[in-house]
Amino acid sequence: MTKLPSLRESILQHLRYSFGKDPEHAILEDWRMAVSYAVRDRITDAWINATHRTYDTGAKRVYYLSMEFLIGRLLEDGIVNLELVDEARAVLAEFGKDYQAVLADEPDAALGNGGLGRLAACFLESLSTLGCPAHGYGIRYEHGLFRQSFVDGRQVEMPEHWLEQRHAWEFERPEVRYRVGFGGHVDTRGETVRWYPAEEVEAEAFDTPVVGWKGRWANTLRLWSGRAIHPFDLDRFNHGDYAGAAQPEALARTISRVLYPDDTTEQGKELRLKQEYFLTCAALRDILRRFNNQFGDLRKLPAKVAIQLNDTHPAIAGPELVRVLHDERGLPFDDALEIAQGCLSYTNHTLLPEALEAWDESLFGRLLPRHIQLIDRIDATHAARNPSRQQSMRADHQVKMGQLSFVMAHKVNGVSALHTDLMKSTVFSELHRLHPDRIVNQTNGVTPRRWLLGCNPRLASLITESIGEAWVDDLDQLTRLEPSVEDAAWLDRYAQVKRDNKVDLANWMARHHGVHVDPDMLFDVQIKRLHEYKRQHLNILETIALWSEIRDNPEAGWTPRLKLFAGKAAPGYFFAKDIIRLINDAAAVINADPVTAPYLKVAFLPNYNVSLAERLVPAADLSEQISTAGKEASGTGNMKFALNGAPTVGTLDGANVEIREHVGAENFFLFGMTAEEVMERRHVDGHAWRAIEADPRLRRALDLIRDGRFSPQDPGRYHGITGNLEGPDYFLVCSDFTDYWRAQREVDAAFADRSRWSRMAAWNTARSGWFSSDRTIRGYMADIWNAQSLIGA
Ligand code: NBG
Repeated sequence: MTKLPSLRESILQHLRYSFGKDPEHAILEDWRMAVSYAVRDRITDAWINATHRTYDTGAKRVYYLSMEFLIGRLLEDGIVNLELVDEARAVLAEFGKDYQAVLADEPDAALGNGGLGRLAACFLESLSTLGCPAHGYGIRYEHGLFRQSFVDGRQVEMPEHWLEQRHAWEFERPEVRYRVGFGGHVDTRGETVRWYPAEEVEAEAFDTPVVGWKGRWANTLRLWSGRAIHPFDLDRFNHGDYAGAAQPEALARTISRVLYPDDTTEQGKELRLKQEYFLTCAALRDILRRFNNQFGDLRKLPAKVAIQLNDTHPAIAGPELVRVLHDERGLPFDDALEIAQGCLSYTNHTLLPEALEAWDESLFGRLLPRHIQLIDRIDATHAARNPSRQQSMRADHQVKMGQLSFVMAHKVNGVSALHTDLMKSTVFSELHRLHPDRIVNQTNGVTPRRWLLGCNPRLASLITESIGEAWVDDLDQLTRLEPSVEDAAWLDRYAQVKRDNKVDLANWMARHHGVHVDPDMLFDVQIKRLHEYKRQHLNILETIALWSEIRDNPEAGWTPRLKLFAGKAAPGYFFAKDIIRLINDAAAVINADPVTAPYLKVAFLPNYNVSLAERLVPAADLSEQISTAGKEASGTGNMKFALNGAPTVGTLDGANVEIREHVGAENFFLFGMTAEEVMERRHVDGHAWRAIEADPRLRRALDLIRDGRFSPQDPGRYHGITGNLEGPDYFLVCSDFTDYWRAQREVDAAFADRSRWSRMAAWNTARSGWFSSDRTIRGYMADIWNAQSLIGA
């Protein structure tokens, strides 16, 4: 291996030889690219070494198949993991460049939607930190999730062009291409079955190395891009049909164009299913090619290959693997099935019925005619082996991807203890009865490198100064802070860190969003996808009620509070978009009120993404995790906040339950019904009305919204929301309101006593070690993948 020059030398070399600039003429983007390449060179060495080690040891490999990898920016991650922060900062300073500005120049790769995609990104980093040989497989969306802005308070969606700026991290692999077919017909001759697709596109690989802590190991994120097999139709061109000549390429590229095509149309549904098969088919070809080169004997597949299905999106991997092994490689069907099950496992991320994929069988059969036959055969085999079985993979003219995933997997996991229990008792109750050992729990986690060391350097330094740096890849060490939490001088420093972070955020909001806030207010933060079950509307109702109360009695000694929101609503989810607008409308009225101004401010920051979360999490005082109990599978934002010293106000839902157990009930503001009570309450006639009758504050807040107090030009604007809350209120916003209000006033009282508050916050940090994604990945390695770490091997 060649010895790399110093970081400074590397940066200057790249500036000159990769980008043709000298420092005098380099623009910000040149610097960002040169620093990225210099860092990437160092990662590449670790990466190639890791690959060699994996081949040499013949180790089992893990493949994480996911339609989303919400990786965000990568430069800071690389710098932090290679411990180059000070050096990089110094080199840039020498040339008059601001380190933060260089980092912020990188586009935020929004190749995901929310927790599921961010979890996949944290997992990749932990897999590398732990030295577990792994690949992530996904799609290289040209446009990730849309860019959000507000016009008159309304969400407006614009395409995200992250690839238009230069992107430093990927290696194009033009030699790694696979054909992916759709449609066509199936030809059966005795035992020989062949699928002849009508349409084919090519998947081309782009690799991004993902480095772990201290650069000890790096794994690969391999993303597929769609291209045409014959990109250009010369014949049509020569006949003057220029648009037609370019059509094959345009069509093929559609497949990797956007994350979440609008699937309210038939074409949108078809495109989404095509994307899922595209990812899965290309990934499996790649996995089998690698396996073949190294091992050959297909019966050894489960010993060498673990394939994790991140939700049902890649569930077609089951029938596809059976198809390749049986139809193409000639293994008996039963053997193919057994081998596939030995490799596959499935993570469920939600119990919401609308999120459990079910494809219309005519669409599915048209696009994947051989797979639907195999699904029926798998289903029949499963039925024959389990005579008491009743649910099928094929019902209501649909193909049920949850059922399919469960049956094809040797392990199925939920993402928090509560969620796993609910999986057993609700959606998968029958399958759980038939296969009682299959469901296991792996409570989610977050990587402490990005979510503490990287995003909160002040707190990270205080911790390292107090207990040494071993916590960075052994987060349980944080419990060693416990004695400090009881030490007043240390607690002052801890409080000062939070205050400094809040000042930074306040300055940034003033500069970029014209929002002016006092950093001594309580920063109360709810940042996550917009969804009724997450109940941003419960939060804004409480805000409005609080505003009214302060107006009634401004001298009552209110705890000053900033309510911060961020999050995107799915473009077709109109109710959620109305909630955004309501929050913005209410913010405009409340922020303009001189009476309440010292005590209450509201802001909705646009275009929530990973980078914005990295800014908000370290500065938060309070973490809002207020979903209807039983609906949030886990949550991972809740973990980031707790780790960074923001106590939770929350329900007993998802991982909140475990967070509360770890940080202590006295450091957590609990409210609301339990999952069981929720299920009962739904059956109580007029539950919303009863709650409204019983609570004049709630009554008044709803009246203000309904009577157009926040939309005077258009008083009926929010009748959809008030009508829903006063009527069905499926997510029990009204029923939980009163207790939420109570919990929030407890928050006020606790925050008013600053030393009490700092202790609560510090306990949250000291007790959050368990929520490291390193712990989660160790769990998957031991309980699901049977995979080993190669660091030190
Ligand atoms: C989300 C859940 C979260 C959970 C993440 C990661 C989907 C479908 N599910 O509660 O809503 O934390 O997955 O497991 O995005």
